[in-house]
Amino acid sequence: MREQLLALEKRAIEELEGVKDPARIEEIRIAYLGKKGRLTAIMRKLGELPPDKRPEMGKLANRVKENLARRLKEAKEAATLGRTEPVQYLDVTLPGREPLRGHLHPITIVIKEICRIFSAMGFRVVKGPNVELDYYNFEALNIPKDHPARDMQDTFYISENVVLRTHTSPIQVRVMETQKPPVSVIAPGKVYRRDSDVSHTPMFHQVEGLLVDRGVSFGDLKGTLTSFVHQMFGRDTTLRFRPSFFPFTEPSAEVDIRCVICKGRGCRTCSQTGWLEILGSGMVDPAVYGFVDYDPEIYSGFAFGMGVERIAMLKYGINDIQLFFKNHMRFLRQF
Ligand code: 2NM
Repeated sequence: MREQLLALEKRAIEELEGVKDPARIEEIRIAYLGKKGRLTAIMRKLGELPPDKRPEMGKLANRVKENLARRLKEAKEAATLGRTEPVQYLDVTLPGREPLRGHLHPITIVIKEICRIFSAMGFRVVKGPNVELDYYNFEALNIPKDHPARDMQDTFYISENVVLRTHTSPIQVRVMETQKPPVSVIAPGKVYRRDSDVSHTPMFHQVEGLLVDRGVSFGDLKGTLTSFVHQMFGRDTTLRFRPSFFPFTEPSAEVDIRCVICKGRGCRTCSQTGWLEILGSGMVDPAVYGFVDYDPEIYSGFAFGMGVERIAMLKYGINDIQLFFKNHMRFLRQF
C-alpha cells in the first residue's frame, strides 16, 4: 500500500503540472480526492490491513491527501487570478461615485463679487478690447511720451501705435468718449505687462471704476470705496487713504487695509507695516476731460483701479500668484 500511495501522489502532481484551466484542475481533484476518486478507493482498503499496519498507513494516506488537496487549491487560486475575463458581480450596497462638477475659477469668483458690489451701487459693467491703441492706453490718460510705463521694457507692443492694454482704464476713456455725464461704470478684464517673476505674471486681471457727474467730490470717492472694502473684506475692516500719484488723477490716493494676516502687528505679508495696499484711486485729472470733450468747469468725478489677483490672495490667504495660472486641480477644487 505504501508504494501505491506514493506512486499515486507522484502521478497526481505530474498531472497537475502546468495546468492553467480551473475546470481541468477540478477534474483532477475529483479523479483523485472525489468520492469515487483513486485516493479515496485506496483509503477504503485501510480497514482490510492487519491492525498493527493501520496507524502507519493511515498517517501516510492522510499526508498524501493533505498534500494533494493543498496543491490543488494553490493551482486553482493561481489559475483564477490569471483569468482574463472579468469577475462579473455588482455590489448594489456600494455608495455611488459623486460626479466631478465644474466650478468657476477663483479669479472669476472675485471679479463677479467686485462687479456685484458696484452694480448694487448703480455702476454698469463695461468691456473693451485687449489689443488697444496707444492713444486710449496712454495718450488720453495723460501718460506722457517719456513716461516709464510706455517703455518697451514694460509694455507689449503690437506695432508703434498698438499695444496689449496695460490697464483697463482705456475702457473708461472709450465710455466717456461716447457718453455724456452722468456716467458710472465698472470695467473688469485682463491686462498685460512685461513682468514675470515670483510675484508678477505677464497677464493679470484688473477692475477699474469711474463715476462722473456734477458736484462729485473726494468725499464721494471715500464713501464709495469704504462701502466696497467693508462688503469685500468685512464690516470690521479698518482702512486708510494714503496720498499717491497717478498721471490720470489729481489728487490721488491709495487705499490700505489693516493686514488680514497679522491684524496690524506686522508680518512678512505687510512688510512689517501692518497695512496692505489694495487699490489706487483719485479725482479724474481735468487733462483727461480735455481728450473726451467733458467740461471740467461743470463736471468732476473719481476713478479707481485694483488688481484682482492681489485681492483674491488677501481674501483667501494665498501666498503665490502663480497658483492662479497653473490649473492644478488640488488648488482649484478648494473654491
Ligand atoms: C487707477 C487708479 C486711479 C483710473 C482713471 C481712469 C480714467 F479713465 F477715468 F481716467 N480710469 N481708471 C484710475 C485712477 C485707475 O488704478 C490703479
